[in-house]
Amino acid sequence: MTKRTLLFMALVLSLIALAFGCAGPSQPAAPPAAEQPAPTQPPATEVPQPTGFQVDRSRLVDELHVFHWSEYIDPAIYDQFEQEFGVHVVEDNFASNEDLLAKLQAGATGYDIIVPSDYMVAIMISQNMLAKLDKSNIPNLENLDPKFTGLPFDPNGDYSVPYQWGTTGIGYRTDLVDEEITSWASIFDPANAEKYAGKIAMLNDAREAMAAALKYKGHSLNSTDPAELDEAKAVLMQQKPWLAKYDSESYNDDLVSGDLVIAHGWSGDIFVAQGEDENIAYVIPEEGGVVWVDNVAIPATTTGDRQYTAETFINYLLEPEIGAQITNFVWYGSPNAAALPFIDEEIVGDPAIYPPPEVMERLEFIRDVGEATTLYDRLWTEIKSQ
Ligand code: N2P
Repeated sequence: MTKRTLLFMALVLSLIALAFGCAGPSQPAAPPAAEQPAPTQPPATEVPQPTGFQVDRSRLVDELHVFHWSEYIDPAIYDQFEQEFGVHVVEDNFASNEDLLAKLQAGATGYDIIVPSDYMVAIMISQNMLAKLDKSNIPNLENLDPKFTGLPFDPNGDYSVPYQWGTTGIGYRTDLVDEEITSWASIFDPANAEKYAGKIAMLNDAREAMAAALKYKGHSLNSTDPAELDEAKAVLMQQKPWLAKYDSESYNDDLVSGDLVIAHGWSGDIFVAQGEDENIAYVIPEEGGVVWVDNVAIPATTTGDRQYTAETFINYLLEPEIGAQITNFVWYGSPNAAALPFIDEEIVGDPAIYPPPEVMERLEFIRDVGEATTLYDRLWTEIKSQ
């Protein structure tokens, strides 16, 4: 890893801490590049390994059920975990935080691991939906970059462990779109959007879609002002005639096939598509967008040996090589400092994946908007159904 890359990482992580409001005097600034280990050092020696930790195999259950976003982990990791611990992992997918919440609220008790984003962790904690983690079963927590600990949605990290982080922006086909896209206007201004009628997609996600429209109108994406939210709804309604679909799971494949030419999407999904077709570009619009941290957590309904097995799995995800394996597959940012030496240089060194400070300043985290959630939900239902 080059000094420039390391300095860059340090800057980005400081900005993330700032955006979360957790960079107080007690948080040491990221070390300057000169203090980082020299690139010639073997990575394994850079990482302090927990000593004396042993998994109690007699407590592991046969099967673990993971409820995950689609295409958000290298599936080989499940096989590796099974080979090492004899636990078979079954994955189901959800498409949005609200989808995850609704399924759990409807009584789904079969899931042992879930992956809510920042604001959804806060909502689930407030509704007593998450198990308190036994951190003595997760010694690899010490691999996390300190900037990703003490985050406001779970200040003591009692219920959640950061998994990956990324941004939300626009993916587009540079060969099929005859302009450089820089603004949300490309998908919202009728004069632009009309040109790509039937080939535009938006994430099927209430907070994400509203965030894009709110930013386009110059508002905070956490606005609770009914007038601003109505404006955002009007933007989304106006866009509907040109929209191919609301979708969060296959839009990246559709960009590759050319069925879509522009898609509102998550950074890593677009980068994976770009890996398949270099004509695909990702941009964070100049008006700003969403930065998010997704987290692994255990539903409160998972207890006893199932909880122990889930904690063993979380600890496994935090292994330096496994943390890097996730990131090398999904192309999002990793909160695992010990994984960095194993992450592909082209990912860590890519300013689109680890955006520069001036871009990070334009981004906001989605927050739990409390009672205004009902308003967001109502507007979203109206948008989808009208
Ligand atoms: C990966 C989904 C990323 C989750 N396909 C965005 N929070």
